[in-house]
Amino acid sequence: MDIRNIAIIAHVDHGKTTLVDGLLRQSGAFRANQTIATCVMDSNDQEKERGITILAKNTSVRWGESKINIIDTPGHADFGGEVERVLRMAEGVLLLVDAYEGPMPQTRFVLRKAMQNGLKPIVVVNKIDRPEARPTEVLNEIYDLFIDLDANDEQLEFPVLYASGREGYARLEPNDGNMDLKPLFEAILKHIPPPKGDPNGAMQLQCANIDYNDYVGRIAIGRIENGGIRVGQSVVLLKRLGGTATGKVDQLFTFENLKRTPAESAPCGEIVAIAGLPDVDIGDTICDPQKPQALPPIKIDDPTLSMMFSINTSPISGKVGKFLTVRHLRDRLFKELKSNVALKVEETPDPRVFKVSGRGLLHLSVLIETMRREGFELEVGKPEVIYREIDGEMCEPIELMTVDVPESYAGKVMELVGQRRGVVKFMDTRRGHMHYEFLIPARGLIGLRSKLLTATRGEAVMYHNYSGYEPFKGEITQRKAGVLVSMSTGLATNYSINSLKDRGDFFVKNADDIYEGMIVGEHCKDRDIIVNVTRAKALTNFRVSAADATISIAPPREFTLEEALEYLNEDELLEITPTHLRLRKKLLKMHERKKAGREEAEMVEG
Ligand SMILES: Nc1nc2c(ncn2[C@@H]2O[C@H](COP(=O)(O)OP(=O)(O)OP(=O)(O)O)[C@@H](O)[C@H]2O)c(=O)[nH]1
Ligand SMILES: [Mg+2]
Repeated sequence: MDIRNIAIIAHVDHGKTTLVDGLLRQSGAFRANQTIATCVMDSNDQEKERGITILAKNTSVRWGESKINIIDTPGHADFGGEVERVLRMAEGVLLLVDAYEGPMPQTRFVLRKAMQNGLKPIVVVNKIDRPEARPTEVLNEIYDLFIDLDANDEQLEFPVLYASGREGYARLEPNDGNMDLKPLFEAILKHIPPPKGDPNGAMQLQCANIDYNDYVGRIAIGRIENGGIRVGQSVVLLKRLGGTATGKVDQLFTFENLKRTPAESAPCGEIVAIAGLPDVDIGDTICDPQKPQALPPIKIDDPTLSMMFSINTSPISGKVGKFLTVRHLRDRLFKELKSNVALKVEETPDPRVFKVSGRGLLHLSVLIETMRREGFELEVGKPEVIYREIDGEMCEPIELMTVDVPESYAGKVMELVGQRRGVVKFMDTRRGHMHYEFLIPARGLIGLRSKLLTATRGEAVMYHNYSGYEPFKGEITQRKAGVLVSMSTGLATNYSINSLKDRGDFFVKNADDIYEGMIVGEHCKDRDIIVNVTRAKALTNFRVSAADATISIAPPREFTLEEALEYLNEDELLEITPTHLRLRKKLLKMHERKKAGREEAEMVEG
C-alpha cells in the first residue's frame, strides 16, 4: 500500500480543521447525500463551542491508489506540546499560513519543530478568498521565517500552494482559477516522501499519542516504524523513562476517514491504534520481543503554570454538583493523567488540595470546564507560574508575544506591557497598524488580554507562545483594584446593591446566593472593603416611593471561566459548580483575614 503521513500545522485559526473537511469531502469520504458539520474533526463539546482544536486527531483519505494519513493539530500555544509529539507520526507537514495575517508566533513554533524533525514542508497560503488577502507579501514573510529558522537551501525550496480551505480549492498560482483541491492531493503525493521503514525488519512503533476509554483502557497511537503488526502478537514495551513491560496486541485499528477501523494486521509506515497495553505511555517504544530496540525518546514539555484544586469548601457547596468529595476529585484528576500527558497532579500537605500543573491557562481551564460539565464542584486558586532553578538562579517562563494595534494605541500598549516587564524585541508598521514582538514573563500575561482589549477598545490582537526559561525579571504588581467582600450570608437584594452602587461594580444580582467572605464586586479604590448586600429594606419605612420598588440596577459584571481565573489574587479562590462561578476570599471571616494581615478597613452598610 502506498502511504503518506502528513500533519497539518499552523497558528491558531489559520484554517487547519476546515481544510481537513475539504480533503475528506473531495476524496469521497462522505456519502453523496450525507450532511456533514463543519470542522468534523473538532469532535468534543468544548472544541465545537470554542471553535478551536484541543487534541490532535488522526484521519485519512484515499487519493487514487494511495492512502494519506492526516493528523490535524491544535494551533493554540497551550497545546504546542501535543503538536510536537504527533509530528513523530509524519514524514511531511502542510504549513498553513493565513493569506492576510501572515506567519504568527505559533507558525514559527510549529515550523521550527517540523524542521527539527526533518519533515518535508508544503506551504499552503490559505484563505486566499479573503478580500484583504495579500498572498505575495505573505509568501515573502514565510521565506523570511524559514531563513530566520536557519533553513538550508533544500528546505527553502518548499512547494507552495494557494488555497481556500473553506471554498475547497487549492492553486499553484493565486489566480489560476482552479476550483478543487486536486493540486493539493497531487502535491502531497509528489513532495511528501513515503514512510522510510523496513517492512521486513523487526516490528517497532513509538507511541506518539494516547487515547483512553473505560472499556479497553489505554490506546497507543503511533506510526509503525519498521516491520508490520498483527492482532494477537506479543510485544515488549521499552519505557521512555527506562524499564520494560510485556504485552499483547489485543485490538488493532487503522484510521479510515473519520473512523477507526479494526484491522487484523497493518504494514510498515501505517498509523495505527493499539489496545491491550495498559502500561503504555507516550514516548515508549513497542517492539518485537525478539529484537527490542528503543526509538529516540520524545521530549514532553514540562508544565509552566499550576493551580491548586480542592473540593468545594464554600458554605453553599453541594447544591448542584454530583461529585463533591476528596475521593471523587482525586480519582478524576488521576484519571485525567492517563491521556492528558502534559498535565501533572501532585498531592499537597492538605489532603483536600491537589496541585495541578499544565502548559498554560487554557490547558487547565479546559480541564476545569470538562469537570464542571461532568458534575464536579471544586475550588481553584490563582494560577501561578512555575519557577525553576537553573544554574543556581531562579528562572521563570518567558513568552514571545505579538501585538497588533492601530498606531494611535501604541503608547497604551507599551505602557501596559512595560508594567508587566515585557520588552520589545521587534517592531514594525504594517498597513497602519503597529506590530510588536515582546518577550514577557508568563506571569505578566495573566489578565493582560482583557486589559489590552479595554485599553484599545477591542482593537488589539495578541498572541503568545512559550519561549523558554530566563532569570526572574522582578516583581510585577498585580490587580490594583480592591474588591467588595460580603459580610453576610443570604440572598442579594436590589435594595442593598443599589445603595452601594457608588462603591464599585457588582458581580452579583438580586436574589443570588451570597455568603460571608464571598466577593460580590470590584471596589472603585485599590483596597478591599466589606459590604452588606443582603439587607432587605426595613419594612417600617413607610416613605416608600413607587420608584423604590423597581430600582433599576446596572447588570452585574459576568466572568468567563478564564477571566475569573485571571482575576484572582493570592488570598482568593474561585468556586466552580456546574452552574456557577463565584469568587471568594480564602478566609471567609473578616477577623481571620485581619489576623492574616489583610488590610480591609472600612465597613459599609448596604
Ligand atoms: N475566509 C476564509 N475563512 C476560513 C477558511 N478556512 C477557515 N476559515 C475560517 O477560519 C476560522 C478557523 O478555522 P479552523 O479550521 O477552525 O482553524 P484551525 O486552524 O483548525 O484552528 P485551531 O485548530 O483552533 O488552531 C473559522 O471561522 C473558519 O470558518 C478559508 O479558506 N477562508
Ligand atoms: Mg483546528
